[in-house]
Amino acid sequence: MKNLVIIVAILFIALPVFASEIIDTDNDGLSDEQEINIYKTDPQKADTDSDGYNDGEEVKNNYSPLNPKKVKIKDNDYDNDGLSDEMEIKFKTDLTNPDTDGDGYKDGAEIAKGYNPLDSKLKAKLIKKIEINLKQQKLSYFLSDVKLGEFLVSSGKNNSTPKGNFKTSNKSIKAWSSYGLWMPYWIGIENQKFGIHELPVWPNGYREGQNHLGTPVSHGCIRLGIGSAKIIYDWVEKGTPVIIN
Ligand SMILES: [Ca+2]
Ligand SMILES: [Ca+2]
Ligand SMILES: [Ca+2]
Ligand SMILES: [Ca+2]
Repeated sequence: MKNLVIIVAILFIALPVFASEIIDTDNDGLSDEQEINIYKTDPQKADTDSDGYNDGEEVKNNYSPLNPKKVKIKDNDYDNDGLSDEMEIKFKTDLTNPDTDGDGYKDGAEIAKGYNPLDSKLKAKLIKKIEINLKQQKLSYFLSDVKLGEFLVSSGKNNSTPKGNFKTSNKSIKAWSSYGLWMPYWIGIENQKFGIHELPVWPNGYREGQNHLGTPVSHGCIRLGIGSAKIIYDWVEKGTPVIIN
């Protein structure tokens, strides 16, 4: 009897949720709810952009159901706000509205500056985070747990880069290393003797090679390539968490 009560209770709780998820009026493989709230496609029309492929089929293969050209969701920016449709879906913004929270700043500009595109309060920021995977020799950077990008690094040889949870401290366009070389785009790690920086430059101008990226060769620092170092330098803030594993 007790089991029966539980089963009936589960049915009553689960059914309405289940039912609302499976309504697919145009039978294109996307639920009405997904079409209205996420993909902004027409729930009454299986092929919203009239390119011969159903919305569900396009989404399954990562193509935009809103662009009749053969363009991937990650490369489509339907509302032209500087944030791709794929990123809009990840950040839960409206991919057809360039300013989802109506605060006068476009979604793309808000994400680029670390602001919350779903919160119109001024200075509502999203949490930044850097993760470094020593085994893969990769640095990934995240805004609100959405990965914005990743770069190859060169960490310390002989496991000289410590694992753990750290925070960034000072930044310097060009820092001098006691090993006798320049470290451009230096990002210090709080209370640690290592940091993140661009491939180092010797006093005679010689630059350590790009071919070191992907291989641990430093004395403990995390080296980034030319270009990627500046991106992280400009993006990071004092106190940004750095997780090394
Ligand atoms: Ca549908
Ligand atoms: Ca289509
Ligand atoms: Ca967009
Ligand atoms: Ca906005």
